[in-house]
Amino acid sequence: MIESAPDYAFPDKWTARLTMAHVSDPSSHDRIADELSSADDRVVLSEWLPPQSGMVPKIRIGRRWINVLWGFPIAFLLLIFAIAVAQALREIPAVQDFLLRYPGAPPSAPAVTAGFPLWVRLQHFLNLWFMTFIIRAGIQVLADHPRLYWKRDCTPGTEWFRFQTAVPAGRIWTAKDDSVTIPAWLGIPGLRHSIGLARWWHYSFGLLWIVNGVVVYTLLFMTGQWVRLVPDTFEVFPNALSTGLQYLSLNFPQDDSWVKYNSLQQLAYFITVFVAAPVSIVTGLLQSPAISNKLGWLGGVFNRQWARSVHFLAMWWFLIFILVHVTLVFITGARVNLNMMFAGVHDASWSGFVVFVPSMALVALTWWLASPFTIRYARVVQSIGAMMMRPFIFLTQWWDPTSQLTEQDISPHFWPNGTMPASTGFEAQIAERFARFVLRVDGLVEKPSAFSYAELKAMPKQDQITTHFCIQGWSGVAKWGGVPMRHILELVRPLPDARYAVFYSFADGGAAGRYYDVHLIADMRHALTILAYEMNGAPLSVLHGAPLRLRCENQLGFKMVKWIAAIEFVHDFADLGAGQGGYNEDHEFYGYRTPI
Ligand SMILES: Nc1nc2c(c(=O)[nH]1)N[C@H]1C(S)=C(S)[C@@H](COP(=O)(O)O)O[C@H]1N2
Ligand SMILES: [Mo]
Repeated sequence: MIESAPDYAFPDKWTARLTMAHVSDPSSHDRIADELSSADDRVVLSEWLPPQSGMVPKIRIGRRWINVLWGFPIAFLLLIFAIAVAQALREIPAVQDFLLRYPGAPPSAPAVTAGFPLWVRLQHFLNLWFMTFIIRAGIQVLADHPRLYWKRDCTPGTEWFRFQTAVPAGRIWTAKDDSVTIPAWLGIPGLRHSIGLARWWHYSFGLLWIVNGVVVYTLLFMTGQWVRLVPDTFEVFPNALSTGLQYLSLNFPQDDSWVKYNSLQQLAYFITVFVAAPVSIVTGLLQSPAISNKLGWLGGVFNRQWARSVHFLAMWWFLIFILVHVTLVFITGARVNLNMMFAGVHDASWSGFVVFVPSMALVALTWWLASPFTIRYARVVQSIGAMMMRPFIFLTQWWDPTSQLTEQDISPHFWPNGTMPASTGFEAQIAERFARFVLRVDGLVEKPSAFSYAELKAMPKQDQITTHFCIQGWSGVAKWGGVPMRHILELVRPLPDARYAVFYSFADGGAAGRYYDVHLIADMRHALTILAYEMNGAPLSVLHGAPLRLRCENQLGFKMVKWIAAIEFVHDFADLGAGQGGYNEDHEFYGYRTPI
């Protein structure tokens, strides 16, 4: 299923360039454009980060890390114990009175006579189908930074959950080093550091799921079906307790789902539809730099790591809900229950099964195909995902970020990331502290220029304290000092035809060819876009991008090219590299506009 690598030899980028699908004409560009590499439209495993397995997830309690597998025997013992307690309780006369008084649903709760119309059954199926992709792709995203924190700085050791070892001391450990492989049946597509592709699945099916949800909310309230889900009296609570006790004692309450749910069902469905779903959407959006930055101090309280952790816990609500829900569907009368939700009839026929079996076959088939399809047709996944996300990306970028933080917010740890420059020329530049470094700024500008490091430092300087949002999931706050891009723009004066700024690095990307990235010119005029040469009040280290690294605060971290060698203004970027607007866009199938 997974194709082996083509036989041209990486890292020989010259032969690679000739044999690959896209052959660009870099002759009219900055000379570094010659060193960009094209990329295949599928995932080429030999160029991908080698697999690295994670660990069984652990949760930190105080200083101890507890293996989550303990959860299984503990949950089993608790369940046995709870059943015994529930059965004992039912012997007590007062409890029996309570059960008589609150049999399972408030008598006032209205009944729905319409049963389960087609739209309910359809949205129920679509919901479960979409969620298989959303949850799998979400787990894949998490595997790119397999740690969860509550505070936005992501300092190693402060995480509360991880499926990776402690961060090794005494060596540089980048966020990419930290990413782990997961099985292809679990994640999409399972490969290590495949977040670019997983995000397209997560977002495009997330979008479909939200559209489905909007339809559900609308129809629920238009048709009166909402009374099934929304409690209308506080009596749901004693009734839910009563139902819980009846289920636990294995003496199930009378089932009346066709016309109304029992209180425990009602509360569980209510929380799922009206709490867990909106919480998931909001905490998803809060992880975006463009959105988080716009929220001011709220973006600090509900910071990205808090949002990631809550997003993860909301997934657990869904997973546990699905487990309990499906178990009860099957043990409380599978045939009747499936008839209701898959055939819309209330009888003991086999009509529900007739719809259920092919529906599940479709889920299983698409489950099985998702990962190999993604690896084989990675560029297709990227294009469809980008097309679906375009209107939302437009919205967030139009929503201009301004948030800045204070010195107290600066993170004690700032994860490094990326592939360091490796040429001997660059080593020499480090040795002489970039004394002879010259930044070329050319392309579609009135005044092509070359600025020395001394000249750049003599230009107006701007300091800003901002949060860095890496696509992989970590974040960190630092103070950056450097030249505003808008000042550079005033000096070189881009021509009306110039739509994008291309940043070329001294460093290669992970597999083949130079690292580069493309930005909208509007983002270059933004008040917080700078070429940084200082970090936290000290000269920028080579690790973090010396001599210059870009800060463009409404974008994810990978857009902020480190070790900048040249900037070129262009009208189009289709003839650069593989034409996707950057190294990660070409090789890792990211989107070239990523404010989310
Ligand atoms: N030249 C170059 N720039 C790069 C990268 C890279 O690999 N090469 N990685 C990017 C990514 S993915 C991130 S998150 C940030 C990390 O910046 P930091 O190392 O200062 O944390 O740099 C970005 N700039
Ligand atoms: Mo990143």
